[in-house]
Amino acid sequence: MTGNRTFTMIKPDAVENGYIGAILEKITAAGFKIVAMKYTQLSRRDAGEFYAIHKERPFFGELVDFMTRGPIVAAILEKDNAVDDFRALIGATNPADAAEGTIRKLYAASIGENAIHGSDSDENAAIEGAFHFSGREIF
Ligand code: RTP
Ligand code: MG
Repeated sequence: MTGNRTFTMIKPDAVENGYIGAILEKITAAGFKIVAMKYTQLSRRDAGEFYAIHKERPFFGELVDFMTRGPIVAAILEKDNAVDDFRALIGATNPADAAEGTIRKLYAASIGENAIHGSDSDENAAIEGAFHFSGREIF
């Protein structure tokens, strides 16, 4: 059992492809309540800090290029068991391996450009939510 909040970003590829509405529909239909949301664009510094855990990986430069190339939708979501249930809803990192019906299976093209982010622990959900939202922006 995990906590009741997670953090997500609809990534630039999914925004470019016009999938914001369809993805939000999947998220709310799965029982997640949106408690904070904004349309924004990450700076290179933001993206580097957000994905600092991957900074030694060979794909880090591409990841920063990708995540900063256009706007994203950032949101905090609430539901029982939020982190695990949301990771199940979005599917595997590589859409080729993602289960049928998952957001990445439906809306992502590749492991690098995979439509959506979901926090991987309660601790990171809290850190990532606080990175993007002030207390006044969370309802
Ligand atoms: P995320 O953090 O975005 O929710 O994705 P994740 O947990 O499923 O995957 P993670 O291992 O944390 O990787 C973060 C993001 O880096 C990009 N990536 N590219 N080219 C590659 O081999 C590769 N591997 C990862 C993806 O955008 C991935 O979501
Ligand atoms: Mg991750």
